[in-house]
Amino acid sequence: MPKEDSFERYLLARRAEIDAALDSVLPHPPACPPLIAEAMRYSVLAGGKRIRPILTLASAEALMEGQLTAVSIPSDWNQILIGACAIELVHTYSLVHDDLPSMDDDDLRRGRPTAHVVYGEGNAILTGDALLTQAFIALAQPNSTDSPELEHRRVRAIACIAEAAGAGGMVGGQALDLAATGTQSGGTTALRDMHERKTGALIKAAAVCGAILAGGKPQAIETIETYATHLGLAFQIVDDILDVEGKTDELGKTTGKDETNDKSTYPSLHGIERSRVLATEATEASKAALATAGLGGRLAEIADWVLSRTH
Ligand code: GRG
Repeated sequence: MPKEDSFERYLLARRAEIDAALDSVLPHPPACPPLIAEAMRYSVLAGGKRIRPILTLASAEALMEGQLTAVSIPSDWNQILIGACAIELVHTYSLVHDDLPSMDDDDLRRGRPTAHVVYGEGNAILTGDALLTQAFIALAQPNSTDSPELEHRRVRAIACIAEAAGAGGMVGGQALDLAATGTQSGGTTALRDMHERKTGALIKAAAVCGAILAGGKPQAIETIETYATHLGLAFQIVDDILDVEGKTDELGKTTGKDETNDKSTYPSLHGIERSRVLATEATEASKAALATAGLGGRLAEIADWVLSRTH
């Protein structure tokens, strides 16, 4: 875990670390058919921002630096890195499935043709399934040097990620989103519930699983959870604003989809200016949670990055 001075350098270093680890956890033939291996790599190594896995690493680092971890059992950085990869694999699966003709029907993602455009719909479904499964294969991998405590942390991290991805989290949120498409139905409460599940749950799990894998003390894990809950909301409001104001070539995905699909969004319910205020308030709330608990590291800078991002 090297130290980097500027936040930009920090992001570059963590992204490089995550990309190398992702490359190592993705399967190769003959362990799986070449086409699936290729489609998994095509989707994962297409250059996303890596916000979620960086959040995993940064949460673990903040707790380790602040000595808010169980001191008797040192944290295993490689295990934390695998946790970060698991989060990115689940996220990428959700993008591949979200882009399918039966969902959002998108042909551009991360600046490239979507997986179903390149590999066909059936293979894109299977690629998403394989990415989701690979996340848990990677994290469940036994390690001969693991102590029972480290194994216990891994099991807790698996449960945390699975819950965020499942029916009560991302899948449930996507189901609510599908039901609401074309209806402009529901007010702010319904919108917030849908986003908390669809986008917020995995962002929260990214941060919390970093804290768990680092051996965070319960109160510190709770602080990370509060921070990430507000951060997830800020992320989604900014995402809604970017869908209205962003540029397709900068975002690497089609903009204006929410309006085309007649979806309720923060801008459609509150207008752009009020949405900006709400995103800023959520960011401030996330940083306040850190400040109250005396948590440092890069987490506050990550919150500012999420708010100010243009893609
Ligand atoms: C298919 C089960 C299932 C769930 C899909 C999260 C999700 C649910 C769909 C993604 C659709 C979408 C564009 C949601 C808005 C928020 C979001 C997840 C944006 C993409 O995340 P970024 O900006 O993407 O972090 P990169 O490419 O940088 O990783």
